Amino acid sequence: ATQPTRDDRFSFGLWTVGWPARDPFGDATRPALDPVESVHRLSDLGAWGVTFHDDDLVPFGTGHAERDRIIARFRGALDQTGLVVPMMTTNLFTHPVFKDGAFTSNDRGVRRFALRKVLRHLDLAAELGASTYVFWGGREGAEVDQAKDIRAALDRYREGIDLLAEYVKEQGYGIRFAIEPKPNEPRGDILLPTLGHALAFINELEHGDIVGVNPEVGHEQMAGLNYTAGIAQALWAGKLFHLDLNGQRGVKYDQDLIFGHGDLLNAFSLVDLLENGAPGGGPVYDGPRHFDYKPLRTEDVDGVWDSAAANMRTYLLLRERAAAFRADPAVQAALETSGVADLSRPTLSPGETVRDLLSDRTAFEDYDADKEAERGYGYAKLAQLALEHLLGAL
Ligand code: 3MF
Ligand code: MG
Ligand code: MG
Ligand code: MG
Repeated sequence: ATQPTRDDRFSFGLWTVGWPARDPFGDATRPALDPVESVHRLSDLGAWGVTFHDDDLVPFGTGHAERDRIIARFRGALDQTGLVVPMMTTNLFTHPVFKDGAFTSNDRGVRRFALRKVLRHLDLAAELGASTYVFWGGREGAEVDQAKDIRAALDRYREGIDLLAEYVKEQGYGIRFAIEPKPNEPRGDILLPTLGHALAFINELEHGDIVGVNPEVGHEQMAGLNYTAGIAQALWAGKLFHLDLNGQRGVKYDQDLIFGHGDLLNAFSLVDLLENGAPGGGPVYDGPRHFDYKPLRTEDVDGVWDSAAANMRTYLLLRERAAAFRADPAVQAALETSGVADLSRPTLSPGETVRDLLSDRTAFEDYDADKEAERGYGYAKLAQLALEHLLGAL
């Protein structure tokens, strides 16, 4: 089953396959793609959904009548193919007006303009049936420590997200928000740089009940973090509303490689977690498998569609191998030796109190720490089993 089907719920941003490969040092190497063509090509490849920023579909500054015409034509492609729009988002980073941020620009007029830009696209999101609206604040940040009052910026960020969430509730749109953290690029430092910062921010919101996260593989890895572990915490918090799958090789610029074409071992543990849940149980991820990658700048248009297919095939290959890994009796034995399931057992027994713990001599006075420390956890064996399943050797 490495042929993608709609049931796999793979989705792609229009800006991914549609990226003309302009970078800070060089011009575009490919023509811009017509979003309608992208919808058809993605559908032919077996994708299920397409996502987009307002400006990906309707160029910034387009008049009302032309905007309506573009949207109608796009809807036609959706109807023809059956592709859905599970997520939408706003471009609050390309236009020069956002150079100091959108919700957190020092310029109040920019902040108000940004909110209006989101509100307009949110109405369209409701019309198109999107259930998630992503906020990636790429320009919310600074290069100069003295230039941004971080405390005030977080107040304005909260004001903006709460206002928009309140609007969604009032309108009865049923849309949930997902904040996408990133440590840097394009700003020197971006607010809400990691998944953990975003979760802490959400806890401060008035309408945090409809706000979760949209973590991207590369963004967490740019900060040197373990993506699978972060995703596990987001699931634990009940906040994994959406995700951006791609590949990244270490702490450097945002590479947006094909999923799996970076830290493959981490991609394997990720798919295992998303599909099968934590080894000790717990929720699986049931949202879209969304790719936010960039076809290499070296590729022509054929290479673009090869790379789109590669994302899905890699995911499905990893899914197959993760299922085999979980089913393997040798893996189950290794997990047993490692005590992985034991961690799901509460440290105190039902009804046991701190007083009971204090009077339990076996827990401390008679506990032979030196002897217990002799235990091996067998993680090397477990790691090798994972690697061999990943390689298809088992
Ligand atoms: C940038 C990104 C963004 C976000 C998008 C929201 C342009 O590094 O990852 O892509 O994913 O704005 O979905
Ligand atoms: Mg990226
Ligand atoms: Mg990105
Ligand atoms: Mg992203």
